[in-house]
Amino acid sequence: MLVASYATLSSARTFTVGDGQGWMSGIDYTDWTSGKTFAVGDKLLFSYRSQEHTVTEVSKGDYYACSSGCGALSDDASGWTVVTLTGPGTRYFICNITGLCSSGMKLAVTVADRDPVPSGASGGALVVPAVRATVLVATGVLIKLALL
Ligand SMILES: [Cu+2]
Repeated sequence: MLVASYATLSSARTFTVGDGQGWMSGIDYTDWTSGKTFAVGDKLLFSYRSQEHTVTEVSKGDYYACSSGCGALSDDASGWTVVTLTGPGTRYFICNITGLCSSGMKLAVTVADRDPVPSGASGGALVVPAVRATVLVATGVLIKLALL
């Protein structure tokens, strides 16, 4: 059973941003990301009222400035935006409706590099926390299954 759970979790996952509340103002998305491990191939699903918010991917500088002044990398207001995390690194999303980003509607997601790292102390240090996080998630799933 543990092996089966681990195999499932090893494949790409879809994270619903904000969980049941979705993408809206009044949520601390930094808090939402804490404790989560994002890997290459995972997806972010932004669910919101169409045209009332946007999912606008911006540069790091624009993220902190709450603007799309340097140009949006992508922009969507359809109400259902799926973003695939195609590589390691940090990606930055804001709501581009005036005032909403500065009131907290912004999300930065750091994607871990799941590929094997060349041997060395720093490589090992990177891999171990990822494995530990996976085990913690697997434990949570098993507890949920036990409660059902
Ligand atoms: Cu918004």
